[in-house]
Amino acid sequence: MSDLHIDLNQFGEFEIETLLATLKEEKIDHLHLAGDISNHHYDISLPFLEKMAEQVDLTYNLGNHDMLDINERNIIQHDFQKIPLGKRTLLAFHGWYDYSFVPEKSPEDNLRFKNTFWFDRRLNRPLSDPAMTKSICQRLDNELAQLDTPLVAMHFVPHQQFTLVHDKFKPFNAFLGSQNFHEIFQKHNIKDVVFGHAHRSYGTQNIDGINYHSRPLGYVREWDLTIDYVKQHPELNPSGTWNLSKRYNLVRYLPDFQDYKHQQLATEFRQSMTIFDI
Ligand SMILES: [Mn+2]
Repeated sequence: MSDLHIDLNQFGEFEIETLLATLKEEKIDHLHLAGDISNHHYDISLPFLEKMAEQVDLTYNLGNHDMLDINERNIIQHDFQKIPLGKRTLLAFHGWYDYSFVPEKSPEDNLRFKNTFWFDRRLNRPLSDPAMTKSICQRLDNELAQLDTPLVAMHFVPHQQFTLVHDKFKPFNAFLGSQNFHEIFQKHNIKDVVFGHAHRSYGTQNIDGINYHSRPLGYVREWDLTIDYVKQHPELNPSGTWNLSKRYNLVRYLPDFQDYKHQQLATEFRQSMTIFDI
């Protein structure tokens, strides 16, 4: 799973119990979280991870949101974990971005845009984004050379097919990932890659023989249950807006919506799982 954002999605006891029950129903032995657990690793993510780990074997790599409170040394310590899962190994790494999804803008312009509008302006990484990504790609290439058809989990986006197409959002593609990841996966004949970051569920898509699995949970305003509820109650959305924040704000405090959310939460979680039989 990826992009649980348990702080913004206000995970409490009900959400955690529902997630655990859903994992149990699906007979999950091992849960890997491919980043963006919360904005506050020590205060919010760790207590959650410890509670989950009492019930299920659990690993995770970091997303950009998780990096907010973590220093570089610890970010690196969490990177490139090799996790044995039955007959296969899970290689879990964070990834990063090099602006290659927005080549028409100069690196300076992309950086300026990032420092004005993007969450990651709050992070303090030691290298430029292209240099960071280059170094991660070199390490990825080395690690994959030593592994026999591993499963791969990462946070960032490994192929331009999974970038945003709306003109308004296109500039943000610069900070989603890098096409280089795909080229390295191809070189090493990788069969399965799970990723998140862009809050859009692509399911499983095969590109050049690689199965890319992306089912991020994302923010509650983006969940199917929220979108479906507003769709089922057009009277609550008289202006017919498609703005997800506005739609969510129209219904979030209604007891009927809260009931619906409680009923549908397990389904939402199940749709956000990529399950492997190993
Ligand atoms: Mn992210």
